[in-house]
Amino acid sequence: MAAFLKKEFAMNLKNIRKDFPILKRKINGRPMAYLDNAATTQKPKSVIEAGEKFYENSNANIHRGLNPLSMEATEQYEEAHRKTAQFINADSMEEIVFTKNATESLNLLAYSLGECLEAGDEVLLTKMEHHANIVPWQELAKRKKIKIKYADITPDGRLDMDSLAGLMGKKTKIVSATMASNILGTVNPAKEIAKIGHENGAVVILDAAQAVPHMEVDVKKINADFLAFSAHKMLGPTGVGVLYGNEELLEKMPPFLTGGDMISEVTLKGAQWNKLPWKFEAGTPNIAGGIAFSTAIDYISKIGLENVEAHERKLLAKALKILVNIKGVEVYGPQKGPRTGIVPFNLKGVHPHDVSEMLGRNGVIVRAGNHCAQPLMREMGIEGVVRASFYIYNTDEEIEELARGVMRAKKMFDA
Ligand code: C6P
Repeated sequence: MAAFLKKEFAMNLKNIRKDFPILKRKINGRPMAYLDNAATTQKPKSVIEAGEKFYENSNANIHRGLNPLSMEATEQYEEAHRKTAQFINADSMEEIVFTKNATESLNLLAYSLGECLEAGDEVLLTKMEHHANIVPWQELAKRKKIKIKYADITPDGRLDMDSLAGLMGKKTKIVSATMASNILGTVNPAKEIAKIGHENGAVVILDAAQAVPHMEVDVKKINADFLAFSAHKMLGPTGVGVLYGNEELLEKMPPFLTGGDMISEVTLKGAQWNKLPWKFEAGTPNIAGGIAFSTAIDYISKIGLENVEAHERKLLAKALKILVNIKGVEVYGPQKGPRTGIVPFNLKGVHPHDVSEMLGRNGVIVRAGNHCAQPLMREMGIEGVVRASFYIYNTDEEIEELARGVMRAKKMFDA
C-alpha cells in the first residue's frame, strides 16, 4: 500500500471513531473496546441517519404504483442494488438479490438450486464452514437423497486443497466453501476453489460473510457462481443480506419464496416470474435497511478496502505478538497465508465463556463459544474459543487492553 494512504488512514482513525456514536460507551465505568466485529460491526452515524431519513422523507412501498413517493423509494432501493453490484464488481443489479442475511442467501441456494439436484448427486463443503453453510445442505440431503462431502483442513487451520480437489468428481454438482473462516480468520483461495469446481462441472458458491467486509472482492476475478454476505458485518443494518449470482443461473433457477413483487403475471391457474433480481425478492423487503446499507458501502469505499485490510493486518500482528507471549494462552489459526483480523484463543484450564465474561466486565467485548461452527471445533478437538475480531475503528490501545484483560483473567483463575 502506498505510504501516503497509510498516513492518511492513521490520521483519520480518530475521526473514524467519532463517526460511531456507540464507541463512546462505557461498560462498568471503563471505556468500551468493541472487539466482536465478526459477529456484527458497529454503525456509523451516516448509516443510522440514512435509515431515519428514509422514514422521515421517502417512506413508501417499492414497485407499487406510479405515485412520486413510491417511485422515489424504488429509485433509492434499486440504487442500493446498483451500488452493491459496483462494490463487488458485478455486471449489474440483476445479479444482486437482497435477502435477510447471509444465512437466508445460502438457504435460498440450497432450496432453489437444490431443486435441480437428483438423488445420488453430491455437494462438497469444507470442515471449516459456519452452520449457515452446512445445515441448509443437510436438510436438502434429507429431501433429495443427495450426498454431502467435507474437504479437510490442515492442522494449522487452512483449507486442504488436495482434499478438496480429491473429493471432487462427476457427481459433484455444487461446491460451497467459506471464503474466510469466522473463527480462524483463514482466507481461502477463492479463485482456485472456483477453478477446480468449474473444471469438474460444479456450481461454485462462496460464503463471503467474513470476506466482503474485510478485503477487495471482485466477483469477475474470482469467477464463482454465487456469493453470500451480510450487511450488518460491514457497517450496515441488520436484516439485509446479499446474494450475488451468475445471471444465467439465476434466470434458470426456480424462485425461493413466492408472492408479491416476484411475479410478472398471475392467473387463477399459475404465475410467471418477475425479472431479476425481483424474482428472488418476494414481498415487501427491508427498504430502509437496503438504503442504509448503500450508505455503509459509501463509507467503506471512502476509506478504501486496501486501508481496511492494512489496518486489520497491523492489529492482528500486534494481538498475535502479545497473546502468544502470555504463558497459558493458546492461539489458533494459520501461521502462514492470508488471514483476516480475527484472533481465536484459549486460556489453559479456563472455560472460554469465563474469559469472555471477565473481559466484558472490564469493557473488552469479545465472543466466546463454538461460533456456529461446531464441526470445526470438533476437528480442532476443542469445545470453543475466545474470539477477538477487529475492524476499521479498533486501536492499538484496545489490543493492549485485551491483553491486560487476559492477564487479569489468568491471575483471577490462577491459570
Ligand atoms: N457469523 C459470528 O459471530 P448471518 O447471521 O446470516 O448474518 O451470517 C451467517 C454467517 C455465515 N457465514 C459466516 C462465515 C459467518 O461468520 C456468519 C455469521 C457470526 O461468527 C454470527 S454466528
